[in-house]
Amino acid sequence: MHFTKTNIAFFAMVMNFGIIFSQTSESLESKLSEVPNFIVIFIDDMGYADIGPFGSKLNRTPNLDKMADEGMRLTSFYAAALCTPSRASIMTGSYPKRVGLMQGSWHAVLMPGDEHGLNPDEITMAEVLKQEGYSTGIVGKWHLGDQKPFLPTRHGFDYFYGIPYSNDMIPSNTGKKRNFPPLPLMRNETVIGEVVDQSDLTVDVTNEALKFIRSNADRPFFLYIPHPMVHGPLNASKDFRGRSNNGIYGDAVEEIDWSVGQILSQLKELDIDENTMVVFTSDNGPTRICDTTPLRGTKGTTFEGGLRVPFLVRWPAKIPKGSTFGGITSTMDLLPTFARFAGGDIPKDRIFDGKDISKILLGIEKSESPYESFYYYEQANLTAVRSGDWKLHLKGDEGNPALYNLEDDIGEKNNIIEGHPMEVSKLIKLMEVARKDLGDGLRHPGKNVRPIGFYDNPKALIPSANGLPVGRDSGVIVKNLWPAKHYVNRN
Ligand SMILES: [Ca+2]
Repeated sequence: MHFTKTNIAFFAMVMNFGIIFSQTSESLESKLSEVPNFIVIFIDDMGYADIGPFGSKLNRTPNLDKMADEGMRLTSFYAAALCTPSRASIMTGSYPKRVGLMQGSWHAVLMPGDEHGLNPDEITMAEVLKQEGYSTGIVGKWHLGDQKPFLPTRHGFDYFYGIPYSNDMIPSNTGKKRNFPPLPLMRNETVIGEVVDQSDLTVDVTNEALKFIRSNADRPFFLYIPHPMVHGPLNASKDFRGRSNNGIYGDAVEEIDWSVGQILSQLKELDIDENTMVVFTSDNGPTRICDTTPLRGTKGTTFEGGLRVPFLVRWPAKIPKGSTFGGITSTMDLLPTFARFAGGDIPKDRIFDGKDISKILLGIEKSESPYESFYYYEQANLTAVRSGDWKLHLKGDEGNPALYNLEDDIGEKNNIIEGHPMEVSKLIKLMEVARKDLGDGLRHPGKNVRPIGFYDNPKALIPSANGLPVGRDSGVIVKNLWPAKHYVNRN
């Protein structure tokens, strides 16, 4: 059995104040309902149509097919265009640009030994749930900074097992100006080894996830599973390698599906299936080898294929089976929504861009998106905005501004900017709002952005073989262009 909300509130009051306030029967009743567990399975670089419930005919995903039948699909769910920004958005419930992690300090994403990371002053989803009495764990890939103040254990997670950044930042990918150190395998804040053979990454992550679920089955828990796969270099264990109809990519996707099946079975065995919300989605669109049909564009772009990702959610006790919602939703919504379901609230001292979509997930709200506008950033640059079915893309038509109606033209093929001056004018005004608020470009942070974490004199977690630093390969360096909070290396 879970602790109920009442147990937690009671415990907190006794601990904090030593007194118990009398409660009305109504509030007591509402607090007596059990709070759910949350599991977020976050795939790396999986395309919109790479799984059965979103149209794949190539990859076999029976567990995800079943999960969709038993839960809800969100078909206009947006992440961000790349790894680091996407993880910033899901953890903080805010646009990546709001927290300064729309890119790394000198590359499109954070690199080993990067100066930048998620500012410890940010309040993450894990911290919000921890406040409500949840056990919190992350098993997989973090990618929000590898220096100590930026690690998951400093951001509300009780437990971390996995890799601090992407699986392609490895010595064999060392290039002209990059000198990648070995890929660290971490438990909490300790490097416990190097990942050399990646074939068992998905199995390893799955086993650690199952272990976390087993040891927390008697209390509310939040488990974040950001799989290193299906980001290149692609790999699969010997049980899956060579088995799919879609090469190594299909093998890796089918192994992920197996992993989801393991987790759902474990929940049933432990009798916590009914009251556990399981989310399955991807951090950004795919590279070119994957399938975004019918969307245009790939990872890194702000066409739909870059940010719109498959999304499934299953919570047998509450979410209508086999349901679908097509309005705009986002990774940013999970923080406020989970807070609501956990009986908590989000802090009032800062802007959260995400919306509470609890009514959508419960099937109460069936048509209206909570977003008047959704902004598409290509790293630091505002390139597109969507409102309702209309999307204005500043670089849409061979680099020129384009207007698309996503209801009629989900593939962003027909630029109809000429015939719709009213819509264009409205979308331009919405873009102006974002320019002031979030900014546009590295040199123009908006008035409401928050400082990134900056670690002076950072070091790679494992030194490279030749002892040289990772190196820099970009002409654009965020350093000194963005507000930052500095942390000092005391080692
Ligand atoms: Ca990614």
